[in-house]
Amino acid sequence: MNNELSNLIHQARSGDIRAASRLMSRMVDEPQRLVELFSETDDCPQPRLVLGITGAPGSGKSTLTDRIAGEYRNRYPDRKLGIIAVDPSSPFTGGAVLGDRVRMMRHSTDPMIFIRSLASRGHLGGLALGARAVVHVMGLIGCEVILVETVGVGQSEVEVASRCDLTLVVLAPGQGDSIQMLKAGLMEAGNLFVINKADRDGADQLYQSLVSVLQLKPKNEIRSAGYCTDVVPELENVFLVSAFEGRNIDRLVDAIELYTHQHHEQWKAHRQRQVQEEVREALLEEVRRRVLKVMGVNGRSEARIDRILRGETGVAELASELMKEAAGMTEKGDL
Ligand SMILES: Nc1nc2c(ncn2[C@@H]2O[C@H](COP(=O)(O)OP(=O)(O)OP(=O)(O)O)[C@@H](O)[C@H]2O)c(=O)[nH]1
Ligand SMILES: [Mg+2]
Repeated sequence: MNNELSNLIHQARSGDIRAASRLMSRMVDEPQRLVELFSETDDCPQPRLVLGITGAPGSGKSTLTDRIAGEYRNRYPDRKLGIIAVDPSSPFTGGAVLGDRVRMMRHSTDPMIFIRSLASRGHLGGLALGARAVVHVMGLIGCEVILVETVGVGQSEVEVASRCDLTLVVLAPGQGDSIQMLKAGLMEAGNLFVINKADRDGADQLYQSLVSVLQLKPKNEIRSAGYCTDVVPELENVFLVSAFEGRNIDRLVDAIELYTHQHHEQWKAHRQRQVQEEVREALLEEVRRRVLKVMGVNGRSEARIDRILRGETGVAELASELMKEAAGMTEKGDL
């Protein structure tokens, strides 16, 4: 374990927010080091709920995230809350920004809200792992509910959301063919579905068509990750809200809370399995980064590729060569 990282972890655990912010940056740059975080912090309290919020671009995810955060802050004034935004395009209303994107802050700072954004474009890889690391660091500083907003297009973004304990899929009228988006894979990522912009024309219709699409699907197919296959009879899973007006947000949060209460034990087991999966991913990420490094800038070494094209070597042979070189790299320092 690298000392600097270890120090940052200890400082973050003791509530040093600047250290937490630096730790997050390190983790986003080198997400494979999440494993070091696991090994130093296995006795730390974990967040009670990590809620994914995903859906069509412009459907109101940020506005809704902000409303949900506000509702939680009203209900539990003495509890900390984290917000992670993957590629945010609109600001949140308050909270300490853990990083340099001050744009996310609109009003006064709420000392109990912590916000971090992650860029998905131009990311070297390991976005989902980086997001998990940020969740983990937010847990270290005592956030008990963490909201994770990602846009519902792009495999890695959807993956970030579907790895949360519970995932909300947000749709809105006038956002292209939302039902088509659902069919293209978003449905499987969602546990709860929100039709936002209830104040707009077309919201009721979209709500009705979503209910009928969901009724056609066996219920267990719309649960993510296969870990909550049972249906909660008293829990409806489609909500019509207006994030803009704050309409129905309390009912939505009631449902989120009920769901959390009912699935707490399942989620604990799921998180354990997830840790194993993440260690595996961290290993692959380390290998990938080393190989890319020996291949030159972002793996685009034309000289080597030309050798294959000229028939001087084969893919398998060159891969062996690269792996040998990569294996010789010293830890971290070379990366
Ligand atoms: N009428 C209406 N407008 C809304 C509502 N919620 C959000 N909006 C508006 O919709 C636009 C997009 O809202 P955002 O919250 O930024 O949406 P988003 O899904 O986070 O957008 P991206 O992150 O860019 O995908 C903004 O102009 C919001 O003011 C709502 O309930 N009703
Ligand atoms: Mg947004």
